[in-house]
Amino acid sequence: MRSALALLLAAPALVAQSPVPPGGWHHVRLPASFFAGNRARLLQAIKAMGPGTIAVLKSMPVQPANGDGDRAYRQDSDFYYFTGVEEENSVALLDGDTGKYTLLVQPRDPRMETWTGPRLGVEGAKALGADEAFTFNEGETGKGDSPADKELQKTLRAAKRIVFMDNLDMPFRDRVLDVAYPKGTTNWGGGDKILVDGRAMSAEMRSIKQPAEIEMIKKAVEVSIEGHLAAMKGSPRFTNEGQVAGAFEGTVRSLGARFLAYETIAGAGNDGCTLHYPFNDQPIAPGSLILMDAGAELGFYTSDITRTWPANGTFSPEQRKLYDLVLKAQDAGIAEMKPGNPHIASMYAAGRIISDGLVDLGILKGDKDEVFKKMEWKRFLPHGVSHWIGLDVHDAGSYGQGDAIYRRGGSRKLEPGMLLTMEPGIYIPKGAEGVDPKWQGIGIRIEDDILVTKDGPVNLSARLPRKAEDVERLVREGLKKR
Ligand SMILES: [Mn+2]
Repeated sequence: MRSALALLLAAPALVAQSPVPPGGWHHVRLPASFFAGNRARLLQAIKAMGPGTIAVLKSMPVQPANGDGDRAYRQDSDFYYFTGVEEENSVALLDGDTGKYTLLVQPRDPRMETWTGPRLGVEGAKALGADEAFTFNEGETGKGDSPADKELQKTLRAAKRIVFMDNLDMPFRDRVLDVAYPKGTTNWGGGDKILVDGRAMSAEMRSIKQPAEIEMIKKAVEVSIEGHLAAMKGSPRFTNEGQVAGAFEGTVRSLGARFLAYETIAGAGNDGCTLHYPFNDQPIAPGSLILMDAGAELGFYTSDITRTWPANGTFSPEQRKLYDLVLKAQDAGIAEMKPGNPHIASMYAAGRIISDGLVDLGILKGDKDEVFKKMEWKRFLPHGVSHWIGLDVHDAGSYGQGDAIYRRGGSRKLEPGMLLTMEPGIYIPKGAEGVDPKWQGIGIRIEDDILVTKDGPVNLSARLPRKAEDVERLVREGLKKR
């Protein structure tokens, strides 16, 4: 007879060993060469537009939280991509004629730095690659008479063409527009400057991930997986959705995530049918499923993962049938994520399986081809099933044109280096008209992060169990620890 230890060693590990170091990945950042490379490509593009072209980028405005408090400051993704600068009240200028890179930053200020820590100042900006750097007055970007204001106004006035990465910082936008379009002039009449939307240019660049970015996203995914494992294993002990979200968020923050990629969605039972459920504060009823859509942001790069599991470690027969259907749809969608396929292929592959499956289960009625073509299944899957991920969780990049059935886009051909989610679901809320009550109150989504390679799709979050039996075993591991 084999010893218990031998059996234990022979059992396949349910979850592969974590690559996350015990201390986590605090303050990981991409190297200066990454930002310099991005600037070089942008410079080449603006140079090609003709003489007198400049690019203007602005940091994310500070977001007030309440009375005298601000939200944690997170840099604008485009600004970060081209500068690596993490500070607020910053402006970057690129001159297409000379190639000069200028940073306009906050002033060094011992009093302010006592509150929020050291600032770059002129020296720090130059250390980050700027040829020249100037400082604003405290809290101002472009409306005063500081050295940085003067440089900004001079540069804007001298330009013929301004490539502007507008991030909806309205006061700053006004300052650019005031120069680009003096009173009474427009892009096509009266003015002597052309304003170009830089966002579309950066979106194209950002849609193909560089190797260093892919490595950072892999790290973010691994940290998120640890958070999901903590929430799943903990759930037999949890009585409230808040504990599920808390297990995830506590874990990822302890492993180096300063930010979440988005607000955690942790809904039990019927709450799982609310697609972006924002409350995470309700009791977990016995026998319910828990749907958690949660991702860490690491080194400014995001991840986006959803798992759905039975709170007590056992799917009911109805939960299991719907879960297996979503999983099958996800696998079919992932299989379509290869170079040359249009983005929409994964949605049609997954949608067809969901549609046919809902007919087989009697939840939708009629001819399968008709049900699919008329998009009747969208009643139970009202969201898109794939989006780009990167610096933003819904990352920059076009999805191409729509077609006769799906008007919102999807013709964009996939290329190696693209990173996207695959996230089908089925949501049957309580009170769903014409649906047998046994199916009601069930919300399921399964979401993974997929890298397109020349050899096909690679599921970066595959380490986190997806198959129903594996999910049950994982949650039951938590039962043992009661
Ligand atoms: Mn997503």
